[in-house]
Amino acid sequence: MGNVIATYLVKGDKNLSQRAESIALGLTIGTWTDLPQLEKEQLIKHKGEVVRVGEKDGDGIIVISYPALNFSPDLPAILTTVFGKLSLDGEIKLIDLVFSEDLLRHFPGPSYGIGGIRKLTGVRDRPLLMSIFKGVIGKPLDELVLQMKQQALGGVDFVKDDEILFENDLTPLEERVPAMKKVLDETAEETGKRTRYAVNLTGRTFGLKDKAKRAIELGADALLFNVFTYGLDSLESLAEDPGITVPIMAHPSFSGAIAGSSSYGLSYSLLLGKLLRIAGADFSLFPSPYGSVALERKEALATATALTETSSLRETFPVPSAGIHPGLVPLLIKDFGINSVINAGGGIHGHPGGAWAGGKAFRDAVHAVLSDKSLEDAAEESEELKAALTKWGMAEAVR
Ligand code: 1AE
Repeated sequence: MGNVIATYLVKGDKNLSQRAESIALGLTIGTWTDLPQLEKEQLIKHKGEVVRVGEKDGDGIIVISYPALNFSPDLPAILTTVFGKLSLDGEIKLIDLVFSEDLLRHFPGPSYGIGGIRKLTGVRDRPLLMSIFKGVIGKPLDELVLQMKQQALGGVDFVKDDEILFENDLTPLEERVPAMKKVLDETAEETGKRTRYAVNLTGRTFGLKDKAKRAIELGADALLFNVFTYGLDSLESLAEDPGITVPIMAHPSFSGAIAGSSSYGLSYSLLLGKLLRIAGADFSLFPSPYGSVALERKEALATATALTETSSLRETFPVPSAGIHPGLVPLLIKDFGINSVINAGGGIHGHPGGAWAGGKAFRDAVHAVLSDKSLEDAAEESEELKAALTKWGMAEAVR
């Protein structure tokens, strides 16, 4: 029989053992002591089991194992079991879930994963580079086409839509995707490199699959998905649909509402790490520890570990994001390794030489780090890198 083991962080509870036992009972068979013996025997296999109670940095830790017998093998059922009503019950935070192997087999995981995306792009030996459309709301299609061209000329591997670009009259999906495909194909003829376009998948939940398939027909190379406003199960449904034949990028928007508190909700490493991987994200975007919207370094590293550690599921690409500029590349590679995606919006478009120069500055920074060269030395041979370092400075990879 499978199980799922939940770890909770509890603040200010005096009697942890009693709390743990009450959770294990309350979230499973409800009551125990007053039942007749026969009923007790029938219910025992459904009862949650306290695995451990302990303490960490002054907070309580409770670990409970829930029998898989109690739920159907889907994330809504599992999350309702382990943290449904409990999430409303004071200062308690779900910090980890461990799925038994037979339970994990019910989940697709990423369709492509790091290996599949490396095969698709042909990029094997460095972090991928992604650029983000910026300032596109209220802009006509020809401006987006120009923006795309500049980004692609900079040599980035992916360009993603801004997550706040929804269906609109100026740049509707039906016109936007073919226009982007055309400009990317033309630019590839010029440069020899085909940048890929990740299209924001939006609209009502029940229309998502058709919308995704239509976007792919029109030329989308990947899909960007605001998973936390829809729910993890929506991502899983997309990931396991054989008609959705491109990688899926999970955007972290709204995740702060679920994981932002130190006392409530889920941990980021569980939400943006383990659960996104289980639900089938090929890329997980999350705040880097040193950008404009930062996660604590420990939490960002734990998120990346959950996305890539050994598992029967494919690995998800970690995409530490927000406020990223070329001067951060040494730190990014030191912390997240080459199996990561360097993702920048302002750090590309805000380059004094424009988005083309922004992309080039990032590529030169990556090349320098992987050749064991300092950014200062590399900037002597790269005008674009020099301009980026002058504008944004440099972070030393000393930690
Ligand atoms: C954490 C998500 C980052 C994101 O989506 C975004 O748009 C970042 O923009 P920049 O790089 O901070 O300008």
